[in-house]
Amino acid sequence: STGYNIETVLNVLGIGNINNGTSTGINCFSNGEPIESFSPVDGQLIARVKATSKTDYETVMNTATTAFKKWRMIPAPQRGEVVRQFGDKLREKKEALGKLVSYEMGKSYQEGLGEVQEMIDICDFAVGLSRQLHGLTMHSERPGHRMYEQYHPLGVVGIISAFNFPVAVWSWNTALAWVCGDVCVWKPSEKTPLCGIACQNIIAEVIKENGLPEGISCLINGNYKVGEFMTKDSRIPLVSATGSTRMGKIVAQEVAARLGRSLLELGGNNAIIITPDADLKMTVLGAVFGAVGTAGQRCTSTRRLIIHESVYNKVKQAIVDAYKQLKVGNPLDETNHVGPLIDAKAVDVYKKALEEVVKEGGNLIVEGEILSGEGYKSGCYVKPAIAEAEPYFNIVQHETFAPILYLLKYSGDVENAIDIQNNVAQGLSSAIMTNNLREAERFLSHAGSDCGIANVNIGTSGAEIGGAFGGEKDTGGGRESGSDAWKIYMRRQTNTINYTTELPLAQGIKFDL
Ligand code: UN1
Repeated sequence: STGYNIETVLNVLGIGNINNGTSTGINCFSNGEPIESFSPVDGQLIARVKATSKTDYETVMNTATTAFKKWRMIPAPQRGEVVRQFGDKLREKKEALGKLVSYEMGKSYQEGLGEVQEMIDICDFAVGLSRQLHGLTMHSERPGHRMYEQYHPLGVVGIISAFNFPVAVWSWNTALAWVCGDVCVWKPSEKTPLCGIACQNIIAEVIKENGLPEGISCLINGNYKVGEFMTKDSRIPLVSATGSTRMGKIVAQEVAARLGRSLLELGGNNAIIITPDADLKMTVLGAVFGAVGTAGQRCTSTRRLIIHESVYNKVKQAIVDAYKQLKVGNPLDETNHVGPLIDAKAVDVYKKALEEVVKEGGNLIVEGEILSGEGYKSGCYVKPAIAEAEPYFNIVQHETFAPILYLLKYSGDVENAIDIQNNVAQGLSSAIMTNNLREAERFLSHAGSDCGIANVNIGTSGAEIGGAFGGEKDTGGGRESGSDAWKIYMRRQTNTINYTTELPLAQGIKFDL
C-alpha cells in the first residue's frame, strides 16, 4: 500500500482547487504563465501553478519592503516567538508536508519526514538565537570612549532553492533571516512549486494569527527568469541560492555587479575515503545510503569511494552485495529504498553519464537501467549503478545528480587518498572511514580535506542543522543553517561613543583650531 491520498494531503496543506487544475496559495501574487507540477512517482499532473510576472513581482516587493519597516521594529525574541509558532505548525503538519515532498519530489516518505524535521529543528535553533545575535565589545584607544558592534537587520532577503530539498533549504534561510529582522522572498524550484505553496500557506497562517504584515514571507514562482528579477534587484541586499554550480556562477555575477551579497550552496562531488582500518559494516551502510538515498539527488550524495587497495576487493564485494538488496519503487511505499529521479531530463543525464564512464574506460560492476512496466509508469525510475573508474575521468570530475557511484583505488599512505579526494572542482562534503587516529586527524587537518564538511566514520550526506552547512571552491563558499551562519543575514555596525568633553582623535592625530 502506498498509504496516501494526495487530495487529503493537499487539503491539509491548504492547496485547494486542484480539480480545476489551478492553485495559487495564500499571499502568492502570481498571474503569469501556468507551471505544471507532475509527480515523478506516478507521472500524474498534480496541479497547475501560475508563474510570477514582472508586475506581480513589483507587488511582492512593495509588500515585502513595507513589511520590513514593521518587522525590524519588533524585538528579536518576539520575532523568535513567531518562528516558534511556525515550528509548532510544522509539527502538526509534518505528515502531510512530508508526503507532499515525497509525492512531488520523489524522495522516500522517511526522507520527506526527515526534511520537515530539519525545518522544525532550524526553527528551534532560530528561537534560541533570537535572544542572542550578539556582537563584541572592544576597548577604545581613546580615554572616555566606548566601542562595540551590533548586528542590524539587512532588509529583503531573496531565496532561490532547488527541487531536491524543496522545503528544508528555504527554512534554513528564512527561519534565521526572520529572527534577524529580515523579510524573505522565496522562489522555489519550478519543479516543486506545490511544496513552496504549502510552506507559504503554513507561515501565512502564523503571520495572520499574530496580526503581522503578510509581506514577512513572500513567494514567487517560475524559472530562472523569475530568479533574475531578484538577482538584478538592488532592493535585495542578499540573495541566497542553492542549486548547480552553473546557476551559482550566474547568480554570483549578477548580484556582485550591483555589489550585493550572495550566499551560494552549489554542487558537490563528495567522496568517502575507506582506509585499511575501516569498519566494514559502517562503511557499507554509510556509502550505500550516501549514494542511493534521495536517488543520488542530494548535493551531499556520495559520488566517489576512494578505497585502499588492500581492502578494495572486500569493500567492493560488500557494496555490490548490498546493492542487490535495494528495492526501487514508489517512495511512499516504505518497503522501497530508492524512489524516482525528478524528471525525464534527469533520467537522460543519468543515461549519458553511464555511457560516458564506459567510453572513458570505466567498468560497470552494477549496471544501470531505466525501469519500465508496472509501478514505473512515470519513466523516472532508474537502477542505482556502480562503476570502477579513474579519478581523472571527465565524468568522475563532474557532479551527476543520479545514483551513480564511482569506485576509485588508492595505494600507500592516506595522503594519496586525500589528494584524490581534493582533486576535483567541488568542495562540499567528505568523509573518512577509519579507526586509525593518525589517519583521521590528518584528514581533518589543514593539509586534509578541503571541503566545508569533513566527517569521520559517518557518510557524506545527512548533516545536522546545528553546524554551518556549505562548501568551498565550486560549491560557492556560502554557509547556511547553524553555528554563526546567521551573520550573513545581518549588517554589522561598529559604534564608538565619547562620554567626555574632549575630542581626542584616533591614531593620536593633532588637529588644533
Ligand atoms: C542539499 O542536498 O541541498 O546533509 C542539502 C544533507 C542534508 C541537506 C542536503 N541535511 O544531506
